[in-house]
Amino acid sequence: MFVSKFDQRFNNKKFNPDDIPNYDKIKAKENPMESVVKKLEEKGLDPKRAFYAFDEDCDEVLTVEEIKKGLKYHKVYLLDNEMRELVRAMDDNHDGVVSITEWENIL
Ligand SMILES: [Ca+2]
Ligand SMILES: [Ca+2]
Repeated sequence: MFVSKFDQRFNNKKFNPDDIPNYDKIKAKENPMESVVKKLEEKGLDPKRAFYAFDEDCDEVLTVEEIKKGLKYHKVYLLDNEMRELVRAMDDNHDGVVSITEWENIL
């Protein structure tokens, strides 16, 4: 089986992320939520609880606006297109809002 040098390096447990240019960007693209979760954790917030903190009208779904406001409140700033990417990545059933199940799925 053909294994590229990149794959070999990637499968090597001791691989150094610095070896891969833009590794952080590639990773963030795969799961934009990961960096947000990290930022929330850095601020001492439990990402699961953040859902309820963000849910202003308590309808148990988060709109883009609610997530935006919530992140802003915790001084996590995302660009509008990053925000849309994030919601798109979480929104499994494509109804435009994020349910607690969808939120937890990506954590
Ligand atoms: Ca809501
Ligand atoms: Ca949804």
